[in-house]
Amino acid sequence: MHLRGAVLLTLGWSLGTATAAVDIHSIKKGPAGPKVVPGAYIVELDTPNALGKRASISPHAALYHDLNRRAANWNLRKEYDAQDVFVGAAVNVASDEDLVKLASISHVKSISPVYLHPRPQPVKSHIVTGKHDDKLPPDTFSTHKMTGVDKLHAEGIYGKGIKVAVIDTGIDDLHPALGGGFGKGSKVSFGTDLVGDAYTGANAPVPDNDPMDCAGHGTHVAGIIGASTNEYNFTGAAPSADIGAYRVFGCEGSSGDDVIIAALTQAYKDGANILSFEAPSSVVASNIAAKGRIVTIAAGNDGAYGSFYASSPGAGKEVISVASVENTQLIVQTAILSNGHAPVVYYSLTPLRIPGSLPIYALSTDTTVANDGCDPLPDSTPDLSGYVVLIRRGSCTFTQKVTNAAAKGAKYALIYNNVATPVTIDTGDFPAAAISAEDGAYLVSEFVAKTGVTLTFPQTGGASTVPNPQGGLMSSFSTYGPVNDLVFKPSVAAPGGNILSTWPRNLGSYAVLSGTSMATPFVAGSSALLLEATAKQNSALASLGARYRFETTGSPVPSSQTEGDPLQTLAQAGAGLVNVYNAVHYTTSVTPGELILNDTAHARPVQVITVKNKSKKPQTYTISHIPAGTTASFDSDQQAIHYPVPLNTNYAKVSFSRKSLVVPAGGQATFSTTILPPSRVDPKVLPVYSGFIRVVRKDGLEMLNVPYLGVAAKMKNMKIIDRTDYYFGVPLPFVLDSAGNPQNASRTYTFQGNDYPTLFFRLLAGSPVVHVDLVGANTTLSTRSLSQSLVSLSTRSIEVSKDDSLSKRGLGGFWDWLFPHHSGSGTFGKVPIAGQIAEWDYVGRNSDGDAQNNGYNAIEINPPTFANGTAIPNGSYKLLIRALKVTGDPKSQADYDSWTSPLITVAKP
Ligand SMILES: *[C@@H]1O[C@H](CO)[C@@H](O)[C@H](O)[C@H]1NC(C)=O
Ligand SMILES: *[C@@H]1O[C@H](CO)[C@@H](O)[C@H](O)[C@H]1NC(C)=O
Ligand SMILES: *[C@@H]1O[C@H](CO)[C@@H](O)[C@H](O)[C@H]1NC(C)=O
Ligand SMILES: *[C@@H]1O[C@H](CO)[C@@H](O)[C@H](O)[C@H]1NC(C)=O
Ligand SMILES: *[C@@H]1O[C@H](CO)[C@@H](O)[C@H](O)[C@H]1NC(C)=O
Ligand SMILES: *[C@@H]1O[C@H](CO)[C@@H](O)[C@H](O)[C@H]1NC(C)=O
Ligand SMILES: CC(=O)N[C@H]1CO[C@H](CO)[C@@H](O)[C@@H]1O
Repeated sequence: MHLRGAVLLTLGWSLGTATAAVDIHSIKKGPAGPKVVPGAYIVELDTPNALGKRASISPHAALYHDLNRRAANWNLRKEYDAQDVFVGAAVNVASDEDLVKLASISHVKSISPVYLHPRPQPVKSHIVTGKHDDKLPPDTFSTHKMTGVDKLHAEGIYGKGIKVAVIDTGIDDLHPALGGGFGKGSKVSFGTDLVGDAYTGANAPVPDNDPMDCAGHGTHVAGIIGASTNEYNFTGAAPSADIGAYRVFGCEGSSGDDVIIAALTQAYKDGANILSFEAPSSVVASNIAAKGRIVTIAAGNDGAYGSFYASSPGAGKEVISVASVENTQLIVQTAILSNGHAPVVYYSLTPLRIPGSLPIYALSTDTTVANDGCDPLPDSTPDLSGYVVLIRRGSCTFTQKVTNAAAKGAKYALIYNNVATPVTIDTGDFPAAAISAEDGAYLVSEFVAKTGVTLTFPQTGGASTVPNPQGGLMSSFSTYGPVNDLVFKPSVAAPGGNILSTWPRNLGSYAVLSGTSMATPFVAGSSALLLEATAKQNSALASLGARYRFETTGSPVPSSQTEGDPLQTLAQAGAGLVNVYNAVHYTTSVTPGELILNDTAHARPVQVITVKNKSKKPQTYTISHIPAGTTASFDSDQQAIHYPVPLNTNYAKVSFSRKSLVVPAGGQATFSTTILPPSRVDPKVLPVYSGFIRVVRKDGLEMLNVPYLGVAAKMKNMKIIDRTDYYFGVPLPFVLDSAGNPQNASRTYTFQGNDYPTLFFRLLAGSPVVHVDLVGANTTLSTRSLSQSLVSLSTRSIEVSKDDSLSKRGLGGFWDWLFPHHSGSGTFGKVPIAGQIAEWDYVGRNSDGDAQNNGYNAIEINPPTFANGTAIPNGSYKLLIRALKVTGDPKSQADYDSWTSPLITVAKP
C-alpha cells in the first residue's frame, strides 16, 4: 500500500512522511518545464572544413554574415571557439521569424535554448561565526583518513603543479586559508569572473577580472580542494594545487548554459587539468573529459525521491559523477541536564548562545508526529520565551518550524531527528540546533512527566567530536540513479556529508556544509594528487584512466552499520568510496572500470576483464563476486519508493571462466564473467541489481573491485504517464478549468481573464521525448490503433541528439516546432495534429515533492497559441500527450505512452 498524496519535501532535508493530499484548488498556476532565457539560443557550428568554398572564413564570421544577409534581428551573447570541444555562439533573436532565419543557415549544426540553472544549494549549513572555543580538537582530517589522502600527504604529495578549475560562485581569494590574493603566484592563480555580482541569469552578465565570491559555495568548494592549514587545523585534499576560479553565478539567482559553456571552454583553453562543477553536465563537459582532462560533477542531492532520479543522458559519458558519503566524525557541542542524565549533544561547531538554565517545552508530546511545528501553533500555547523549545524534524523546513515557535515568543529551539543521519541545521539568526531522535524522545518524556528538568549550554569547553553513527555510509540526500540509458552513474562516492571548509570572510570564514557538491571537489583534489603522483608515468593516460582507477581501487559502501546487511546499491553509491592512496600505488590495474549490463531486453551478461601487472614478479589473483543489495525501485503502481530505497538479497548469478589467474611480471591476462539478473524478483518494481567482481592479489596487498549494474526488467515496459490519483487525489492527467476544477466533460474557453485551460501531468519514468499537441475534436486513440499503425514521425531530433545533450533540445525537436509538417510529422496514427503546444527531449521523471521540487508538470494554454507563436484558431480540440518509452523506437507508435484530454473548445471573442 502506498500513501496517497504528496510528501512535501523542502530543499531535500525534511525527510518526513506527511501525506496530505495536495488540494488542487491550492495550485498556483505557472509555466512548466525548465526555465530558459527568452529569445536566447546556443548555436553549434560546423568546423570550417565542412564549409566548402568558404573554408577560408571562420564559422563565426560566416554565421554573422549569413544572419545579416537574411536581415535577421539578432545580437551576440557569447562566442565559443574551443576546437574539438565546442565551436559555436550564443545569440539573441528578436522573433520566431529570426529564429527560422538562424535555423536555415547551412553550417548551423544544432540550436538549443539557453537553459537556466539555479545556484547550488548545500543540503544543510551551519556557519561558524568565530572561533569561540579554544579546545576544538584537530578532527577535521577525518575525510582524509577515510580516503588515504592523509597517507599521500605524508609522502609529500600535495597536488603541486596541477591546475584545478572551480566553476562556481567564485572564490574569496583574500581568505587567509586560500592564499590571500588572486593571480600568478597565488593559490587562486587563474580564472575570471564571467558574470559580476548583479548577474541573476535574467540580466546581462558584466564580466570583470576578479572572481570574488559573494555567495559562499565556491569558497567552500575551493577549501575542500586546496585550503592551507588554518586555525581549524585542516587542509584541502591538494593544498599545493593551483586553483582557478571561474565565476558563473552572481550573488543571487541562476546561471545560463551560455555562461557555463563559456567557463568550461575557457578553463579548457587555460590548460586546467581538472574541472569541477555541479550544474547538469553538458556535452561540452564530456568533450573536455574525452580530451584527457578530468571533469568532476555532482551526482545531485535528491536522494529523498528514490531510484531513477538521475535523469540526464548528459550525465556525460566521460565525466566523473560523484555521490556523497557521511563523514566519520561530527563536531558537536553539549547541553547539560539538571537531573544528572548524560549531556545531550547537538551538532554545531560553536555553542548555541543560550544564557542560563532553561526548562524545556515540547510542541508535541507524540515523538512520532510527522509535521511538528509546520503549522501556526494553537492559541493554547503559552509564552515560549522562557523555554528551550523541542520540535521534531520532518515535513517542512527548519526555518518554518522555528518561525512558528517564534510567533509564540520562542527564542531557542532544539530539533530532534526523525532519521538516523545526523543533520547540521541553519535557521538564520534564530539559535537552534539538531539533536538525535533518542535524545529528543528522552527530553519529551521528561516534559510529559513534568520533571522540571532544565538545560544549560556551556559557552566554552563544550566542543568535541563524536563518531558519526552514519559515518562511512551514503548520505541520505545523495541522488539514486541509474540514469535511463543505464550508463554507470554515479561513478564514485567521496565524503560530502558534514564537511568543514572555508567560507567567505564576511560571512563567517568557516562553515560546515553537506551535499554532493562537497564530495565533488574532494574528488577533484584527489585527482590532483593522482596526477602529481603519476605524472612521471604518463599524464595523458593518467587523466583518461582516472575514473577507472578511482572506480576499481575504492571501497564498497555498506547500507547500514549492521553486519550482514547488504552493500548499498551501486545506483546510489557508484563504485564506492574513493581510496586515493590505492589509486596512486596499486601496481595492478583492471579494465574496464565498470560493467554495464543494461536491461533484460538488451542484456550483456558476458563481460571480459583484463588484469595488468606492473610489479616486478608474476602475481596470482583470485576472483570472486561481491553482490550489493538489489533494489525494489517502484511500488505496484510504479510510484517511486522514497528514501531509503529498500534492498533485498536476490542477487545476480555470477560465474567465471576461471577462479584464479597468474599474470606475468609486466604482463596481462584476461578472464570472462557471466552475470545473470536475479530471477526471484518482480520486473514491475524495476529491480536494479549491482555489485562487484573482485580481483585480489594472492599476497592480499591489492584488492580491486570492478563494479557492475543492470536492471532486471525491460526499461520499455515502464509506464511513463501517471494515471493514478496518488498525487492530487484525482486521476492524472487532467485539464484544470478557470474555476480550478478538473475538466471531466467538454468545456469552452474564451481566454478572457482567467478563462483558459491548464494541463497537468506527471511522468512516472523518464522519457526520451515528450510531445504535447492539439488534435482534432474527434480523435480517439484506442490501444489497437496505437499498436497497429506506424507513423512517419520525424526521427530527426532523435538522430541528431544521440549522446549529445547540447543538441538534445536542438535541431530536431526544434525543427518540428518551426516546420511542423516538414517531414510528415503532422499525424499520429491516423490522427491529424492541429499543432504543437510543447516538446521536451530527455525529460526525467517527476518527484513526489511539491511544485518547486519537480512534483508535476503544468502547461497553461494562455495566450492561446501554438509553440511557434501562431494563434490557435477557434475550434474544438483535444490535448494529446505522447511520451516515448525508454529504449522505444521513436518511429513506432506502440512505443509511446499517450493520453488525450476531454474536448476543449477555443472561442475567442
Ligand atoms: C591545531 O593544532 C595545534 C598544534 O597541534 C594545536 O595546538 C591547536 O590547539 C589546534 N587547534 C585546533 C583548533 O584544534
Ligand atoms: C542499453 O541499451 C539501450 C538499447 O539498446 C541503448 O540505447 C543504451 O545505450 C544501452 N546502454 C548502455 C549504457 O550501453
Ligand atoms: C464533473 O466535475 C464536476 C465539477 O468538478 C463534478 O461536480 C461532477 O460530479 C463531475 N462529473 C463526473 C461524472 O465525474
Ligand atoms: C466530429 O464527428 C461528428 C460526428 O461524426 C461530426 O458531426 C462533427 O462535425 C465532427 N467534428 C469535427 C470537429 O470534426
Ligand atoms: C505554427 O504552427 C501551426 C500549427 O502547427 C501552423 O499551422 C503554422 O503554420 C505554424 N506557423 C509558422 C510560422 O510556421
Ligand atoms: C470565435 O468564437 C467566438 C465565440 O463563438 C466568436 O465571438 C468569434 O467571432 C470567433 N472568432 C473568429 C475569428 O471566428
Ligand atoms: C602492462 C603493465 O602494466 N606492465 C608493467 C608490468 O610490470 C613491469 C615491471 O614493473 C613494467 O615495466 C610494465 O610496464
